[in-house]
Amino acid sequence: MLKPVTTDIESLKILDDRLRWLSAWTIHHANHIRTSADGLKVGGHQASCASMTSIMAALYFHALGPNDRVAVKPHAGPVLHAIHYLLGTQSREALENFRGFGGAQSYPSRTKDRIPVDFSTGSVGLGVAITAFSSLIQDYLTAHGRMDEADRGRFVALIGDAELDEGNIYEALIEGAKHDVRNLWWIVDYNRQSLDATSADRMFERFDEIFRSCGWRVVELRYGKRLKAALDANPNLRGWFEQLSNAELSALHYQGGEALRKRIGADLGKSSAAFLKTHDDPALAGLFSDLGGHCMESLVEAFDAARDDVPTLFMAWTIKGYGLPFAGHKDNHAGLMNPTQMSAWREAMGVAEGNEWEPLESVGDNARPGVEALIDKSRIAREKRSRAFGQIEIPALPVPSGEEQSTQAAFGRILLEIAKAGGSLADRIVTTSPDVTVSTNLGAWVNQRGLFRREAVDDIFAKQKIASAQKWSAGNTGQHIELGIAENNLFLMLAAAGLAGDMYGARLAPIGTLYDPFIARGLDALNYACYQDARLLLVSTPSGITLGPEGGAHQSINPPLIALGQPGLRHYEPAYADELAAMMELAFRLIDDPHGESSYLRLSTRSVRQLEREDDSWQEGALKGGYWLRAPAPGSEAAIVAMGAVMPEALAAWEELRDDIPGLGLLSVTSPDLLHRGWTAAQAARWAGRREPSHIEQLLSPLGRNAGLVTIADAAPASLSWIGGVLGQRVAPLGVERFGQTGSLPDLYAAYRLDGNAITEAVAELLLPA
Ligand SMILES: Cc1ncc(C[n+]2csc(CCOP(=O)(O)OP(=O)(O)O)c2C)c(N)n1
Ligand SMILES: [Mg+2]
Repeated sequence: MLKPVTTDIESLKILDDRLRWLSAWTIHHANHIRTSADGLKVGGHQASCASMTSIMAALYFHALGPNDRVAVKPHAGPVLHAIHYLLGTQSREALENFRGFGGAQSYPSRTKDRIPVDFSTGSVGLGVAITAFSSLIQDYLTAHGRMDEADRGRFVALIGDAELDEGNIYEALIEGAKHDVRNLWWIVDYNRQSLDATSADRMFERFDEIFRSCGWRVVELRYGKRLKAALDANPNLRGWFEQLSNAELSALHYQGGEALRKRIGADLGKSSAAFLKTHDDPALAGLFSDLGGHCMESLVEAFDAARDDVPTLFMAWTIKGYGLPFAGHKDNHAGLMNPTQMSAWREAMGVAEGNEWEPLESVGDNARPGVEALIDKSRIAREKRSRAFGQIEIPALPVPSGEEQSTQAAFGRILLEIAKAGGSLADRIVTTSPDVTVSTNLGAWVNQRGLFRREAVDDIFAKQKIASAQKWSAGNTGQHIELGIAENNLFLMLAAAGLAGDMYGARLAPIGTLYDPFIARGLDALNYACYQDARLLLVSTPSGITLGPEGGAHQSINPPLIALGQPGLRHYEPAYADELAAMMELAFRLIDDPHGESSYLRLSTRSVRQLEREDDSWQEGALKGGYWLRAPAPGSEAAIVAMGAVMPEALAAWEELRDDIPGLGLLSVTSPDLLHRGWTAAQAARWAGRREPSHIEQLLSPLGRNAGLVTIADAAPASLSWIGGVLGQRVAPLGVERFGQTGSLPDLYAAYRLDGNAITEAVAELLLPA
C-alpha cells in the first residue's frame, strides 16, 4: 500500500535531517577523510550546526522570501552550504574542500564563497547588528526613491545564545529603537551552551525583557508540540522541567532516556509513575528533545505569525548537537564525531556507505516528490547578486580658498560645496557620525542636506527662531544619519551603506566621521566592513597630539599603524587642502569602482599656511603616497621625510638646513600605507619576472646610497621609519611614543620631539661620521 503523500511539515522535517546530515558529513569529510597536507586539525562545529538545522530548514524552505537577507551564525556556515547544495547552487567539490584552499569557507563569506552570502559572519555579534543597519539603509533607499517597494525584504539574524553577550548587539538595539527600525527577525538558537560551558542561568528571561523594553516583540519557542502536550497534561512534570538549570538539562540531554527516567523518578516519586510507565527510555529522550527550536510545526507557525514589520526576537530552545552522540555535552562546541561514531550515526540516518554526498539519500520514494517540491519552491536568491558599480558621476572637487586652513575645516567646506552644487555625487553621499557631526565639521553639509528620518521631525529651535548655526530639519529626504556615541554602530552603519550597491543595486557614497583615537573603539566593526568589501570614506579628525589642549585622552597615536595593517582601507594623511580635495575625489571614485576600496583620511584641526603650487605635478605622487616637496639633489646625503600636520616644522627645518646640507630633500608622505603596499607588490612582481620599481623606490633612488632619512609624523614613528629599509638607508625616526597631554603646540612639539630642533638634531646625528 502506498503511504500518503507527505505534508510540507513532514518534508521540512526530512530537509532538517538532510541538513544535519550534510553539514556534519562536510565537517567529518574535511577532518577525517580528506588527506591532510600539514597535519593541522581542520575543525568545524557539528554540534552548533545540528542545533539549528530545524530553524534553517523552516526559514529557507518555508519562510524566507526572495528579498530577505540573512546573517547566519558563523559556526553554522556548513548548514548554509548544505542548503545551497540541495538547491543545486553549491558544488560537491566545494563541500569536499570545506575549509580547504578555495573551498567552502569555515564561516559564511560574501566575498569568498561561491554561494550568495548576504552578510559575512565570523566575529560574533557583528553579523547580528549589521542587519539592523541594513534595514535602515533599505528604508533610506526606498525613501530616496532608489529602491522599489517591491524589492524590500526582511533582515534575519541567526544568533548563538552566547553571542548575546556581545555588547555591540545592545548598542545596535538602542540605535535601532531610536530610528524605529523594522523588518527584523533575530532568531536565537537558544541551546544554552557557549564554547566553554553551559550558559548562566541568571540571564534566563532577562534577554526577553531587554528586547521588549526596546519595542521588540519577543516570541519564545520553548516547547515543541509533543512536549508541550505532555507537560500540559502533567503540571508536576512541567514544574520539574522548568526548575532544571541549564547545566542539568544539558547533562540530561546528553545522558539520555535512562538518566531522565531515574531523575524524574527520584525527584517526583510516585506521582510520575504513570507517566514513566507509558514512556520507554527512547521515548523519554525523544519527548524531552522536543524543544521549540526543533519542532517544525512550532517554527513554521511562529514564522507565519510574524509577517508584519515589527522587529521580532525569537528565543528558540534547542539542544546543542541535537541528534548527535554528544548532544548536550558541555564540551561539544568543537567536538567532532570520530569515525566509529560517524559510521553508527550514518546507519541511524539511513545513509548508505558510499552515498554520503547524495543530496536526497535516505529520502524514501513516497517522500521524495514533496521534498523536491519544497526545494524547488524555496524563494531565496540562488545566485550572487551583481555588484553595482559605475553609478556615480564624480566631478573635480573644488579646493577651498584661504591662505591658512586646517584639513578638517577644508573637509567641511569641500562637502558644503558639493552639497550646494548638487548633482549625482551630492545625491549619493550619505553621511553619518556618532554624535560628533558638529565637531568633525559636517554641520554645514547637514544644514544643506538635512537629517534622515522616516517621519519628518521639526527643528524646534529653528521654529522658535532661536539662533543656531545648525539648522537641521529631519525627514525622509535627509542625507545625514545621526548616531549615538557608539563607534561600533558607526562602522556597522558604514558597512551597511557601503554594501548598498551590492545588496540593492544602488551605490551610495557613505562618509563617516569620528575622532581619530576612537577608531580603536569600533575597530573590529571597521575590519568587518572591509572584510565584506563595503565601500566607504572614513574621515577621522582631530588626530595626534596636534590636537593640543584637548589632551592625552583624545590624542591618537597608532591609527596610521592600524591602517598600514588593514586590508581594504587606504590611508591618506594630507597636509594641505588641495591634497585633501584630490584625495576625496579619488576616494569617491574608489567607492564606485569594482577594483576600488575604502579610504581613511586622517585630518587635523591645525591651521597651516597653504602652499603656492607652480603646477599640478605634485598630484600624481600625492595620490600614490608621497612626493618631493623639496626635491633632493642627485646623490644627496640626507632627506627629511614628513607626514601631515607637522609639515610646517619640516619645511622650517629644511629652510634652516638647506645651506649647510646642499641638496637636502623634503619628502612629503601622504600615505605610508600606499607606499608600503607598492613596495611589497613590486617585490612580489619581481619574483614573477616583472621589474618595475615601486613608487617609494623611485622617490628614494636619487638619494645617495648611504643617505640619512629623518622621518617625522604626529603618530607612532614606526609609521614612517620602515622607509629606511626600502633602499637600506639609515633612519632617525621622530614621532609620538608616549601618551600625549594638554599643552600648546610649541610646548607639546618640543616635549615630544616633533619640532624643528628635533629635526635638526636628528639630521646632524645622521650625518656625523660613524
Ligand atoms: C568576537 C568573537 N569572540 C570569540 C569567538 C569564538 N567563538 C566562536 S563561537 C563561540 C561560542 C558561541 O556560542 P553560542 O553563541 O551559544 O553558539 P552555539 O555554537 O552554542 O550555537 C565563541 C566564543 C568569535 N567567533 N568571535
Ligand atoms: Mg549556544
